[in-house]
Amino acid sequence: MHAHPHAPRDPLTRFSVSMPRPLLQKLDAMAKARGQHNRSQTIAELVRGGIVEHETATGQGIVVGTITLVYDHHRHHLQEALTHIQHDHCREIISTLHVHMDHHNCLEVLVVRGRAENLRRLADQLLTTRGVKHGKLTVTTSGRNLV
Ligand code: NI
Repeated sequence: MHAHPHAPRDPLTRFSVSMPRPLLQKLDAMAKARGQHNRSQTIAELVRGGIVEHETATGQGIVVGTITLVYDHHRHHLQEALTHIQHDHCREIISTLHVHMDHHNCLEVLVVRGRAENLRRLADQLLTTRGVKHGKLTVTTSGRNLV
């Protein structure tokens, strides 16, 4: 069962925010591009994102996420190196997806679960392996504590 991320009857508090005008213009442009017409909703969404990031980066709890990697499988020993790192973290890696994107490039997505600092360390090891072209760790939460 999924908890609704924000209960409709949560009371709203009005407060005023100051920011540089160009930043506000960019915020409005982004909201428009996303189809959001309510500035308060847009700001609340950004605040939630920041809080998730902060809590997952600093908390001691177990978090879930994904690590995305793009690399050239022709590069000598790269695939073995990445596999070796992953086997060292087999308890944190729940599932992996490998897609052969074109003749050279592979996309790998790892679904991970564990303490945030361990996931960060695993991601750093993978992303700094020579030959990895791009990659990203995305950490999320169950949503239970979000308002
Ligand atoms: Ni491949």
